[in-house]
Amino acid sequence: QSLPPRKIRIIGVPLDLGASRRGVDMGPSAVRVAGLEARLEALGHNVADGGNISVAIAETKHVGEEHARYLKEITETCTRAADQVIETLEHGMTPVILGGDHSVAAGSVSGVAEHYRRQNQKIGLIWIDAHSDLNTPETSPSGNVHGMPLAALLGLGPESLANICGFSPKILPENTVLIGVRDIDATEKENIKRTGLTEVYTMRDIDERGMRTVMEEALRSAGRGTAGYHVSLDMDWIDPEDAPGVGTPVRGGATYREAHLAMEIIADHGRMLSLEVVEVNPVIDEHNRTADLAVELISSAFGKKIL
Ligand code: EXY
Ligand code: MN
Ligand code: MN
Ligand code: MN
Repeated sequence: QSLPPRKIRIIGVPLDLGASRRGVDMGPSAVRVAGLEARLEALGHNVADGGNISVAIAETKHVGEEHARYLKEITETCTRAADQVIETLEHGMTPVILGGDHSVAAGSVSGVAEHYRRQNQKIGLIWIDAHSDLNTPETSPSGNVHGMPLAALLGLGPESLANICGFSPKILPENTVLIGVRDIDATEKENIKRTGLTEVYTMRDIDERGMRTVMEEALRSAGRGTAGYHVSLDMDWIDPEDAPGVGTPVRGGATYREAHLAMEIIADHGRMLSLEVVEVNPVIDEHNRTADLAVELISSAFGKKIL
């Protein structure tokens, strides 16, 4: 509709090694079952499903270091995800990555950044999440790597994730925006200062200033001097009333309409380079509602309009 037709490739990453609650490895399947490909094709896009990236099964592996559980296996998966994303972009297609837990972003965003780096361009990052995912193995209260990918992308660590594609940081703080955060560890607050991130829009900002104002400001920062931006959507951003099927629900999230409006504004601007949707957990979902909502939001981000 509003967006010119795109070639889209779906990349599934059934990764749940980064979270302690199991089940997000079934996320890609749940989102496919909810009709993602057909819904995007109905909007006029050309969609090809690239299948899933292979991921180690937790039961066959050792947990590794308690401060960053399964870091080795997660790094391997993220490296494969980065390669797939690069290949997709080289073919002129827009990657849509389906998680899996949020640690996959350390790979997908690295791939986008590497592709544009080869053209001497920077990218921006829109991180939409209840959490800030800015822990390192040294600061993490849980040892769960899905609380660390943004720290890796900004160059704080963990080192093996930060160095995917052989360079770090992947994005600059001035082009990184956080939207909808409401559960930030004390150590993460220090990391926000350390990295020099200023574009942190909390749920209070959305309450007080409205989704429209927040998104316009955020997209301006992410887009300034960049080729465009990657959108990383953690479904736990949305209020658990509307998105019950997530591993780490936090009260007080975005409403159904606020979430759609954010995606609609992203579509209007036309500068999204790639999109990922993570943390859908079918094991605790209600009749696939959260996966259905993920498909709706992806459709809005790709130009679906009410009228
Ligand atoms: N900050 C907490 C931790 O690091 O363990 C919780 C992280 C939850 C991360 C979810 C995916 O966004
Ligand atoms: Mn197709
Ligand atoms: Mn997250
Ligand atoms: Mn989260």
